[in-house]
Amino acid sequence: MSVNDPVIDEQTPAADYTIEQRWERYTDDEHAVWDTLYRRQTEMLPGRAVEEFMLGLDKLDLGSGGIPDLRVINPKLEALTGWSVVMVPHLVPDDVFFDHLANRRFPAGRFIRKPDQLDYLEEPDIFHDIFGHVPMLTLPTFADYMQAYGRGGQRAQSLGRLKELARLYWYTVEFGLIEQAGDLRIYGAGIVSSAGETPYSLTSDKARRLRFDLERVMRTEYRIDDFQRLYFVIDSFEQLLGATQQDFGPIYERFARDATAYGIEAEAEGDVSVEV
Ligand code: HBI
Ligand code: FE
Repeated sequence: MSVNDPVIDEQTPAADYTIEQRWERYTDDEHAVWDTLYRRQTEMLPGRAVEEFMLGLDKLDLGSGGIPDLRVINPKLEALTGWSVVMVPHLVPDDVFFDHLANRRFPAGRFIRKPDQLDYLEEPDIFHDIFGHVPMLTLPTFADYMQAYGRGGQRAQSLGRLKELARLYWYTVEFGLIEQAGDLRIYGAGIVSSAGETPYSLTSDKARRLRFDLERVMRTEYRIDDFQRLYFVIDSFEQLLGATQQDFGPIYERFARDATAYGIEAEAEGDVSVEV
């Protein structure tokens, strides 16, 4: 067990759930896990991940060897988009999560998965959170989108529509695809940090790929226990930001009138959504 494991951490978490990274305490074995995962993913991502993601990896120098030190990457990220990464021990409550995002702070798990669990994760670790999420935060449009999502989360919570809003995060930030000039690429953190889902998301005939439609996304259930059966494809990050800057009030009112979610399997028949 690592000294950076949250369960044996003697630190009292702050009100915002943040903890110190204490980078010196990561062991050589833990740095080696990062390096293994980094190498495995960066071998398969060129031509599959969106160019903006690959550029973000380089801008932050995330492949310089070992688990990134926040004291090194935060000044770079802050200079690019005003975002920073903070460390948290586990998943944090929704309101805390949204408050961080609304203030351009990304909460990342501090621990790293064990060498025998490279493909298995109960909770987001530092590899998923930093390798998967942080490169996209170097892109100003995406950085603004994430902040808009955080603000939207605070509002959704007060209106009782968190379930619908969380689907937006799931189908974009975690499992989003984008089509640029006829070329289908990955930008979702849950995909780029997964060796299995990277090729599957783009080519498997077990999955459907639909044009992004905000209301449709919010009506669609998702699965957390297996590769996705459905992906939503955006045209541009501007499209995503624009959709999120609109007032969700009228959409939430429609949800309140019509309580049925589409569900993943049920929606296939009579579906008018555009297949990519
Ligand atoms: N906490 N640390 C952490 N990371 C997340 O991705 C996260 C969270 N708390 C809540 C949460 N995600 C989701 O419920 C929101 O997207 C809705
Ligand atoms: Fe994530």
